[in-house]
Amino acid sequence: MAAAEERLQEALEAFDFGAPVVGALRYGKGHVNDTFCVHTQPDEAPCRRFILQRISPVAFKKPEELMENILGVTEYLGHQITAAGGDRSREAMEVLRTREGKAYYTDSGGGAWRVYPFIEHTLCHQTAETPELFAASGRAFGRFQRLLRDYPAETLHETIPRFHDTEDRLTKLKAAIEADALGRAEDCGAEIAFAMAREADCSVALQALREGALPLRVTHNDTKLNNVLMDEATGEGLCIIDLDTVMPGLVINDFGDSIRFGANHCAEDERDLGKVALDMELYAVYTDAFLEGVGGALTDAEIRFLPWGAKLMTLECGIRFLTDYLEGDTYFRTSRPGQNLDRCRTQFKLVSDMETHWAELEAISETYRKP
Ligand code: ADP
Ligand code: GN1
Ligand code: MG
Repeated sequence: MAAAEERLQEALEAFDFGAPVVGALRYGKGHVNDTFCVHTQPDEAPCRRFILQRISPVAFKKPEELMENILGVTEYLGHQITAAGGDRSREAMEVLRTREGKAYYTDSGGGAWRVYPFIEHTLCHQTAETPELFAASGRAFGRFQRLLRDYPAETLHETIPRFHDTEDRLTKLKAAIEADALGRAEDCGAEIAFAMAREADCSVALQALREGALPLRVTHNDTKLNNVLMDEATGEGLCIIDLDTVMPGLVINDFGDSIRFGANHCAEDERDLGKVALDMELYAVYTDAFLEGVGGALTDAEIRFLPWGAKLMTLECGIRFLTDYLEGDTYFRTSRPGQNLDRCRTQFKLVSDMETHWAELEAISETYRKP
């Protein structure tokens, strides 16, 4: 598919922004979609911004179904937030329709584009600079889980099949090693061995699900710190964004993916592994805040399995980065050679740290278990 820039003008013309567009620039640090910030200039009023995204054609094969999910979830969240006395326009995403009244625009090359109003006076962080910030994100993701508790899960499409099926992710890694399309497997013998040694781990949460020990809930499935907008004024988590993967899933995965990304002080692609370490204080702070946000409705087993959520999301993400490296970096956006392998290495370092501190992680779940 053509670079997003080649179809940008066409996409801009498909939406009525309510004022002339003065420019659109690449925006944000997402790894998957092509995101632009659109600046518009109404007459004698401040500039208004929008987020315009081309939905990744590599990740998402059925944009129609994906947008159906997003319309359903954003509308539902809007009602819940209004009912709770909140500000719907800032606390929930809103889809701007195309000039033809559709939820997204299909460009002449088949790319799918959608627009959200930009939620102003918010901050989007790439690292948890303070425990307070990380706690605020945990409350927000926990609250998101609580607000969607009664959402009709059966109406949601599976936007990426087997998204957090860690067993399947390992199978795909094995296939990539076998194919070794670019001859890169020799660069990553240690990483391949690390993943293979944890084959049994890949089944732990899925087995608990199959046995009925862990329930399916409506979950976000991509709970990175940069997928929550923080209110500039209060420092609290204001709006959960990046709703492409809202699907039935395990709550421990939503917990775990936040830990994976946020409970350390390094970028995901840090090359100096000596700097990469699980921060136990951040882990504890997030556990406390997430359980507070969820509002006490997790089962005993879910609370016990929280450390597994952290370990499996981190292991799985490392496996995915490694697979993408072996396959030629076709899924996660990269800006330099070897970046996906570096990303894999940070994830595996964090997994090792979790294994070292396993008993403490389990104790933290018990400490912050809510009555
Ligand atoms: P990706 O799936 O590629 O991660 P996201 O939907 O997370 O794409 O968007 C990328 C970035 O764009 C976010 O991390 C955030 O900085 C910004 N962003 C997305 N939606 C909004 C919004 N409605 N208001 C303000 N910023 C937004
Ligand atoms: C992607 O889209 P973004 O950048 O928020 C990916 C996540 C990974 C993450 C790793 C749809 O998240 O699953 O955990 O990168 N999203 C998708 O940073 O694959
Ligand atoms: Mg994102």
